[in-house]
Amino acid sequence: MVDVKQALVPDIGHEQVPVIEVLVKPGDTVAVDQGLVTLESDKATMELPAPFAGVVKEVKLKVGDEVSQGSVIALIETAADSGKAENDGKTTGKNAEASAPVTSSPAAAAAREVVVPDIGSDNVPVIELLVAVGASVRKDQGLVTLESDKATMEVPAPFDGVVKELKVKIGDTVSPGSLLALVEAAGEAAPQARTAAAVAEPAAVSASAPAPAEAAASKAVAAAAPVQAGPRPPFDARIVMPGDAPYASPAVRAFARELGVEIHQVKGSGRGGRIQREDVAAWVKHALAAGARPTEAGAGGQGNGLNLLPWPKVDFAKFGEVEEQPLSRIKKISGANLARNWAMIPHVTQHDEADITELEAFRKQLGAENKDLKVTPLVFQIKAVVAALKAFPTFNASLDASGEKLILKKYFHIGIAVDTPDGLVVPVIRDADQKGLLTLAAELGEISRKARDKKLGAAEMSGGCFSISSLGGIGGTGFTPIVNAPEVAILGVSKAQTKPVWNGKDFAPRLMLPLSLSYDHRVVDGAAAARFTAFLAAQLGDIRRLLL
Ligand code: CAO
Repeated sequence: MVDVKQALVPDIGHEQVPVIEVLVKPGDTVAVDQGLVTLESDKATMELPAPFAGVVKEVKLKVGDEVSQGSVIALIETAADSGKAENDGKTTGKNAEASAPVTSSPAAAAAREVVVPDIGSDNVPVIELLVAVGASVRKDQGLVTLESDKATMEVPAPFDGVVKELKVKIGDTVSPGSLLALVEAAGEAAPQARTAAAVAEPAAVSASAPAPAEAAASKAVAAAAPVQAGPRPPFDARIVMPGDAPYASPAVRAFARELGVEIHQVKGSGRGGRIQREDVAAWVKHALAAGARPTEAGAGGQGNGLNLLPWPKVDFAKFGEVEEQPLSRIKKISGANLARNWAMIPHVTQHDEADITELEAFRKQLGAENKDLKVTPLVFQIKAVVAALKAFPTFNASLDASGEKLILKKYFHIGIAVDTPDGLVVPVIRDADQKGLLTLAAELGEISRKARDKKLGAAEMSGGCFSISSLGGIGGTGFTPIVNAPEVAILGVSKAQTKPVWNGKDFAPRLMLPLSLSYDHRVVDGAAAARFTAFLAAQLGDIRRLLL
């Protein structure tokens, strides 16, 4: 007998955590504990495992969705009694609490033992000590950081107190129940019970996860419980990391991966030597200036083979008055990306023009009927690009890290270059193929606003398949946009102008839109680019085609 059950998001300790990866698709057979989706908060990356074995009937989440406890991940068809069987023998955080042995500590009269809660894995390495002996800690302050292959997590202090003894060092591996530290509870005089750190987090750790996902909850809750939402308190001591275990948050590691930077190469400037986003960006900047070779991952497997001269050092003040202006953070980061993409992708730009005379008449009519919306030519361009990506799937692709495979995408997420006072950002409109012109117009307005107000989250700028950079509101007759790696092409749009166009009998005034398609010539041939651009022009020239 089969049964379709919902796999739900367990208590992950946060609200609205973005999905950064969907690991299964309908039809996949999954084993218990196999990852279904990956979430990434600003504190941790975590996989949510399947609570029961079965066949995925429907995946309810997509990349970019934000989830909280109870969100449905997927529908899984399973043997009717398998969920019960899988749950047997699994401990929830609550169970872990109940089963944690209670002993008094001979080592310190008024100190309590703090042990690793149920983190869902054994032998997890300690990668950072966040406190030193003698440090005063507050409840929920991180004591150590653990990093499994599934998540990086901090184990918090279960109560206020003073660290009497640290029982682990960097590089030790720990399992649920391992003794981490002796902490003398604030204002406590008598010896107390052994305490699992998880116990201090009843809301996050107790079996409050929805019943159908209980088995998943037991694993993911445990992993998520130690992740703290609040700001990390100041360090009481500087902890120096050994060279082979640099500490960087999952978000920074993801950023480094995106740029093809081997995290071990980066020197951290944060407290305790932790690597920050700025350190990664600075490493790339330095590497590019020095002609160093980023790792294979970012090079599409080709290696850059660059041997550039160092950046010229000039004392400009020798030649006249100067003023120094620091680059914004966005400019530094986008600059490093642009420099790499420009240097490493063999770019070619294909130019064309679309006759948008009829489109413009329709756009104006649509604008008049929807006065609360700004319907610009860009929404039509998004629709036309989606149609072109469907017709030419190679453009909706990325080279994999080895540079030997093309990953063809079946989704249509379109990045839009937005000019902000601090520099260029590229938010992504997801599933543009499933949205109408008015929805796209509303979403475009929203992301432009968020970009300019600096309110865009990382998830809103990831997962793009193809980018559009429109300078049409400003001017110009054409330009050569830089491909936004690992995408393989980008459409630049300049200002539409009324021009005399020969129609076979006469020159007629037509509104012509300049299109500039830059592409990665390793993936796209010139003929394909010319066809793609001509197809785009045809779509824009006859908007009835956008309905097809
Ligand atoms: N031709 C003629 N007019 C155009 C046009 C085009 N191709 N594209 C837009 N326009 C018009 C719009 O209709 C609008 O007219 P009204 O003010 O009369 O309504 C005006 O130009 C301004 O449009 P907009 O720029 O506000 O809106 P948009 O949807 O075209 O673009 C956005 C939105 C966010 C993409 C844009 O504001 C922006 O930031 N562009 C810059 C992107 C950039 O910097 N790219 C360079 C990357 S490489 O460094």
